[in-house]
Amino acid sequence: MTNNDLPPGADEPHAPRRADFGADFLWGCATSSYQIEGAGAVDGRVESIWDRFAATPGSIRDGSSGHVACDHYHRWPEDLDIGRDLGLNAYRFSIAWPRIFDGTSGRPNEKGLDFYSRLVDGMLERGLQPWATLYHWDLPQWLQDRGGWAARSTVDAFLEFADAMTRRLGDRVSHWITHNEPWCTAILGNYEGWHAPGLKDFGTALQVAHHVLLSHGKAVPLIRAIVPDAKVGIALSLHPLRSASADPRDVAAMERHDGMRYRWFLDPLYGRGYPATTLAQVGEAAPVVLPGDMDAIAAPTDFLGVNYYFPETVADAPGHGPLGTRVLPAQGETTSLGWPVAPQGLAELLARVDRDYRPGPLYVTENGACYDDVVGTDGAVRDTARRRYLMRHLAALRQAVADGVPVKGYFAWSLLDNFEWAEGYLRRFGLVHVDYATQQRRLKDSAKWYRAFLGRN
Ligand code: IFM
Repeated sequence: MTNNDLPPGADEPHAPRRADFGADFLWGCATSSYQIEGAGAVDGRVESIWDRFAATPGSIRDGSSGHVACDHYHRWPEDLDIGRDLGLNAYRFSIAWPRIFDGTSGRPNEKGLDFYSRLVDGMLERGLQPWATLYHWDLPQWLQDRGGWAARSTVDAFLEFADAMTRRLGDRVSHWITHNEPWCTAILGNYEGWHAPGLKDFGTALQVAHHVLLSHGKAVPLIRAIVPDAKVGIALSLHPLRSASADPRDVAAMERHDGMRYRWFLDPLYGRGYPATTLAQVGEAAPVVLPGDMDAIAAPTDFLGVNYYFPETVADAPGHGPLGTRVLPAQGETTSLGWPVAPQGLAELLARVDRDYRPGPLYVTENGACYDDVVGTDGAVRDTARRRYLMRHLAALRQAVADGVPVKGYFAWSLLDNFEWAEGYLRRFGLVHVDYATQQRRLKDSAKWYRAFLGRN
């Protein structure tokens, strides 16, 4: 191979190499059901909160929805072929609850179960270890109509869903993630209101967070009882924090923000209950907690998933939000969503989580970047910035591994361009470009770099 044949970026100095991570390291891509599947009304799937939210004028920037998305429901063999050809050894997907329970019969929908069963078989045939996420935000609307996650009964409904899925897939799927990013479920969906179901009430958001955590904790032993050799965890969206200045007011604001963004979720998961200072700060918005809940939430897990995108800089902002804090707009290099590019933050975050909680094996369950990709006249997508983003984050990950942080795998977000929630299809995170008019998939340069990194030229 001459230098000219090298995939873009492969010859850059200090580029990480797969061998730096050890033979057992998992290399994957992540996706989620509502963002890629489409087939919104196929095979008995019922309405989700995102279908309802997307149909509300003004909620999605381009007025779109996930009704067709990447049509992965029908094109999954092609998508899994791409994953195999990139050289992945793991694939993280989520299960659409509205395909499984329609709120009428109480029995799981065979067609929905069959879809995921075929999908899992397809992964195994291609050498991809399946990592199933039970909840990545697409709650059935019929459950929202009964109170959504703010209602304790949704915890029981989740356990039925977990039971049905693990019984069907547990002979082939060992790795289970109960929830993706509970902070987003709770705060973006029920306090900030720019995610489904679009509510704006802080007390509701904290009750939602409590029930999501409780459903996680109760699902852990259930999954273990059904799945031989189950490995169960949860994926949190976490940010390293910086104070806007050395002013003690900003430093205190950063601490308050940390209490809600990081400790509110991690402390209970690791047996410490809700952080007392934050509990005092939220006052009457604190959730109703029944005896035994905190013990249930602290069920021991097998791994922690960390979704890392960027650090947050926090300033004191009296009267702003429930805690009087504000996250400042990014300075310096950003992605096209305005998110800071800060690879070192990944190593810093993983080290902090490991030091603070000793959660055991860590997996980066999401990491990626949004850029305004263009398909060239030659069909190439030269996403140099994403390729560099990926390479630099893997270099930071290499440092974390070298420092002894027990990180065991990495899932790039995302395999495909997809429905980016309130941003619709305006934002592209994929390593693989999707032309939504034709559903044509094209490897971007970043995918080619990942493939070369994984040794699949
Ligand atoms: O697309 C989302 C994903 O669903 C959850 N984590 C962040 C990604 C990028 O915003």
